[in-house]
Amino acid sequence: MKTVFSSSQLVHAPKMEIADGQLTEAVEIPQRAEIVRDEILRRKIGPIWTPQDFGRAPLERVHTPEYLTFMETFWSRWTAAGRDRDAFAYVWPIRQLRATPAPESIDGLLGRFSFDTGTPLTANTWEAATASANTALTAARFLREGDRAAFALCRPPGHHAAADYFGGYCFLNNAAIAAQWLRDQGTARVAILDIDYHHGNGTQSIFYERSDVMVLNIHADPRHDYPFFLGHADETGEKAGKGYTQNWPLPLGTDWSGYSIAFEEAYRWLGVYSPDVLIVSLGLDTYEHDPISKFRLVSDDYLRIGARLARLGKPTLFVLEGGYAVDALGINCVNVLEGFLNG
Ligand code: SP5
Ligand code: ZN
Repeated sequence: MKTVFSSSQLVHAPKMEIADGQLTEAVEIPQRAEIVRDEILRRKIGPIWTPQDFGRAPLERVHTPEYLTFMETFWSRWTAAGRDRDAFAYVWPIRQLRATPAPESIDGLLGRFSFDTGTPLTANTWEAATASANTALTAARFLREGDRAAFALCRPPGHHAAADYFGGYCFLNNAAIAAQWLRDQGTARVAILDIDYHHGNGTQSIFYERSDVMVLNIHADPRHDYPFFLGHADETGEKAGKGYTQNWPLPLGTDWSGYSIAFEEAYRWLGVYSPDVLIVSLGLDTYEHDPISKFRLVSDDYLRIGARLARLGKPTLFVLEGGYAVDALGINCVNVLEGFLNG
């Protein structure tokens, strides 16, 4: 199985996030990608390719032009305003406040295009985010060219980013961009199975009214964990997309015995939908020792997940999302890939 990765993805290196009433150490750090890359090589999963540059067009198929221009120009505007620290928003246009007309102030724009305080913009965020999206696109191209599976070693992750906002350590929705690109290349039906611990609110929102991209999410119940405001079981899509979104919110503390029941249900939905391509939004923060999450999967469970996905028999694109137990992240991630290859 080919992996795609670029060292440009390492240049986004946030130091802090805001949580627990303080600045806390960032957990979505470059070492995450390095440890996965090293484990891919150590266990000889396959060659690592450098992404090609797909330009802005495939990004605009998912994100709004205003959002992309904001992201692209942010750091020069931020420094022009005399700032040099990583940037956080401090006011958001929720409910009766107006998102449009968009503010002209850089602080207003930060709030307009974001939804949390975990996700600072840094000097090199745009470079890393576009490299990460190109990694997903390049891996998708390998599937179009006939590969049975590919691994997009995306970092920063993508599934919390929506059409016009960033958050959850995500800036460009790598899985959604790959899914839309595959559709535009003639792939008729794509399914996204999101197994990150956190609900993939961005991906769900992007495809919520569509039946050509099914979105299935297994995650911590949003009543108890981030992102709190999406991912309930009654969210099943709207309009043409009615029934093409499904959610399995699970209790904190869920281990394989509970997880595998939801997984098998999602798996049956995939079988019925029978996509031409399966995209797996692969978060490894369901791991028992993840520092910010509260599920209890063990390393061997990831081998089972990979093997089960192989049995679906569909061309499969793995896109890395979360996972913050850095020491185990390589092992857990590559366990999914190896389970798939041996399944
Ligand atoms: C891609 C992904 O997994 N994003 C997850 C974003 C979660 N951000 C909120 C985390 C809040 C953690 N609170 C505990 C802080 C530990 N001091
Ligand atoms: Zn996550």
